[in-house]
Amino acid sequence: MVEAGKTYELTFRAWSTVNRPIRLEYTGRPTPERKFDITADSAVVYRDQFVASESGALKLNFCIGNVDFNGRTTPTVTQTVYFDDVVLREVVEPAVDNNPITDARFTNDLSGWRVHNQGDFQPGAGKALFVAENGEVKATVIQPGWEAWHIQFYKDGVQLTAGTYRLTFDMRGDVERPVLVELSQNNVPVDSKTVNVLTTAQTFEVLLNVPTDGVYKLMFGFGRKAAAGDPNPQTPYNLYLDNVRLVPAP
Ligand SMILES: [Ca+2]
Repeated sequence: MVEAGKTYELTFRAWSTVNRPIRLEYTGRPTPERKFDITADSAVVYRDQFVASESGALKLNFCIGNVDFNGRTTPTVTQTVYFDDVVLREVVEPAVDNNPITDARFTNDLSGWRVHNQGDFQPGAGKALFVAENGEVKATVIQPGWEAWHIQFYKDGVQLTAGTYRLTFDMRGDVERPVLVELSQNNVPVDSKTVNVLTTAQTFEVLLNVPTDGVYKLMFGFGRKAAAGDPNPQTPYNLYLDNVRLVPAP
């Protein structure tokens, strides 16, 4: 059963003897279907988040007939498709949350966050399109640029006291590539880390040091650091981000 207005997250594992798209049909979801590309990798957990548009029993239908997903089609060869660990859970926001990163679940939109594309100011520099889709941030990189900061998804006005913080977030990509996370104050970086985003979803955890009490900017840098030898996948490609959380490290 789902209840109108509440947020739910569906997770499942799926794999197939051939790479192919599948389609999930839902009842009670504003957009009543969602497509996924599945591969032979049985470890991949697929995830969808939605706000139920009506109350009632949720009917979930895994459609594995011929599926067309952005031009990717279902191979005609005989194939075996597997599903496992299908879980639907309600996403409950804690009444009191000590996460200073507000609006970090992206259930409906990207409010509270800002974007900087250096490519809007400098020819050929980094540029990406950001949307909230299926309860997460989808960044479509059009031009990777040559510095991580060329493409910024950030929140400013983050009030922090001095100390060490643990930043956690979920990311995956259509391609593998490094992503920068940086804390800065008045445009001066105070700490940063680089994580290597894979095509499978992962929860990343990095420690960031806040030197003094103050107001900070938390930035995800989706540009490509050319001088560091970052890989250069063919554009456009998507990077997905969700569940950003910053808490004092014990
Ligand atoms: Ca979310």
